[in-house]
Amino acid sequence: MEVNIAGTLLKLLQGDIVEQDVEAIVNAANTGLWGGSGVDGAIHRAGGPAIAAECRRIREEQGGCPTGRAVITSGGFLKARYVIHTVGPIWHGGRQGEDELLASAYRSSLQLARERGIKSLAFPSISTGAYRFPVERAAGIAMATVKDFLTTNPGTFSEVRFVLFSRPVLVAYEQALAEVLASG
Ligand code: AR6
Repeated sequence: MEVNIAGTLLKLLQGDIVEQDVEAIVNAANTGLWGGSGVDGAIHRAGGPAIAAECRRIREEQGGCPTGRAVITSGGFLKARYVIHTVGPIWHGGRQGEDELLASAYRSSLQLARERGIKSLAFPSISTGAYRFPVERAAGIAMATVKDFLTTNPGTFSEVRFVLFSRPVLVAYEQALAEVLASG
């Protein structure tokens, strides 16, 4: 699925984020930037040791990355020149600020990309794996947050891509995008 929002192509597709030919890919990291399973493991494996070395420096200098914020490293061996590491919330039932923290993770990543002059970036479905955020709810927050950012920052990006690992997750994001567009 592809739509144009205020001059940015917003694309939803099924695939592997490490293979994307965009300027920056976003990692679903943890607050210590330690690497891990899921997207994080795949990015570190494909990108090589340079990414972990830069994560270590960020950890030493600023203690890692708080939930809802984002930091940036180079992409090592990846096609993408940069990796933006953001930390989504762990799902604890929905009454501990999870929705706002997830929106903040998307917004912080987009803001950091804009500050660096990055024109194209790819997101995974943050928090919906090991962190257990319900996928339909996460998809709604992701689509609403990205749509708001693109509308209020026209022309900042040429393309924002969501790379979803499985068909059911892609369908959840497609439905969420359709709803967000229908609501104006
Ligand atoms: N490309 C795209 N999506 C992927 C890929 C891939 N290569 N691999 C997995 N996914 P998760 P989280 C999907 O667990 O929930 C790590 O250990 C996956 O199917 O990667 O934010 C970190 O270090 C799911 O839909 O991220 C943290 O400790 C989505 O990506 C913690 O997990 C997110 O799943 C972060 O958990």
